[in-house]
Amino acid sequence: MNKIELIKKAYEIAKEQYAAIGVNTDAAILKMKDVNISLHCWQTDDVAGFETADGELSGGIQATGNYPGKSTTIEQMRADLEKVLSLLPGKQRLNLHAIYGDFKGEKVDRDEIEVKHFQSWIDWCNKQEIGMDFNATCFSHDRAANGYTLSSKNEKNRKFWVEHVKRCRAISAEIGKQLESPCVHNIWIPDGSKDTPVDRNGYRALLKKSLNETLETKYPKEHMKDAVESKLFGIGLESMTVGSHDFYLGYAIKNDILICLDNGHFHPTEQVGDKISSVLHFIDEVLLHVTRPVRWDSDHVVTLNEDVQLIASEVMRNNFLDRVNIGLDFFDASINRIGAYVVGTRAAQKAFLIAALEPTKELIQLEEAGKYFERLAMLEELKTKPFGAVWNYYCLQEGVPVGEDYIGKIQQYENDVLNKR
Ligand code: RNT
Ligand code: ZN
Repeated sequence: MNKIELIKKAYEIAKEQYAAIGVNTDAAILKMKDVNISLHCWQTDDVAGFETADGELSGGIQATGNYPGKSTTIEQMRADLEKVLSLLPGKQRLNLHAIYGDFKGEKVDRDEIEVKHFQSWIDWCNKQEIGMDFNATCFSHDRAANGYTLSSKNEKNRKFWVEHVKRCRAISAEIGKQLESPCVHNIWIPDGSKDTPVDRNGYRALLKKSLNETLETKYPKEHMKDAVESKLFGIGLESMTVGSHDFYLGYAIKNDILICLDNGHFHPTEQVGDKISSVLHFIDEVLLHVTRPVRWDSDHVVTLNEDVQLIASEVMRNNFLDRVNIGLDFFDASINRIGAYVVGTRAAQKAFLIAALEPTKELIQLEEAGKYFERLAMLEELKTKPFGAVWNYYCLQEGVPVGEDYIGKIQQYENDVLNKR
């Protein structure tokens, strides 16, 4: 039997096994059409960006490793992204940071950026037929060097960052308008303190004031949506983060904007998957930054683990796909970056497909009848159902490498392209 016949045969058997527990595999695959993951461009270059000044990555985040082949130009980054897109089933989006503008060698400071610096990205997304999301870059800059941006007590610096974010929102609205798909603009700032601060409240009052100023201009929701991303701590910023979860959740609810939940930004035993059905009672939409913290917010490559599975399951169980914007956030420079990208994105996609293959109604019936042994048993049995056969068939249908076949493609790209950089 050839490879394709084998994939089809395995799928037919899997289909019957899932049908026996009330799951329609064809319907599950169809649901994947709505799982559109926003690809964080910064995995291809360790969050370096294309500004003329070659600054250090700052703000309490770190890309570790020096594996060869990182993208250093816009052309290289696009080639890498096209490679990644070609190895993923389904339709994704692009998630760009403001430091990745097409500056053409010109020095353009953060408070000077305009749509024209991102037009070639919009055109690129148009060509790829994908949507685009955007982020203000409030780190890796002289004016962020003392650890504060939007909450800075230095009025000049604070104003500078307010101007930057305002411009990023205007750019986002234009992106969404041109691509006819709302652009999610995410605000994450590193602001915080290594040692115990005294005026926590003062910084938070300044952050609130700055956010209010940056959000003054309203844009149609069809063009852009605002999100704020909280954090527990950063490297060298261990004692306080101004934009804590409590702060931003309150701000998001009060101002009718999105909250961004990065699963590396909480205490290690807290589950972002558990937060989704809480916050969505009070806000319209969330943005996810799916990542893998190992002991801390280390931004390891996403793998198919229980944390990610709970996130995906909660989204699929409740039909939240139209209220949950899925983004990734990891930057591993210690292995082939394109390999890291594809492994991580596929892992997130797998979690969503597994979630789509859950007999949720039946499980809820057991739960409501108090049949907790039966519920536990079914949840355990589901783990060894032939998910791989469904995933492979999905990849085959989508015309992308099946199973481990993408490994060879990435090795080839490494030889032909990455090693020549
Ligand atoms: C930092 C945040 C933030 C960044 C990116 C580069 O801890 O997670 O989302 O990783 O904006
Ligand atoms: Zn994040």
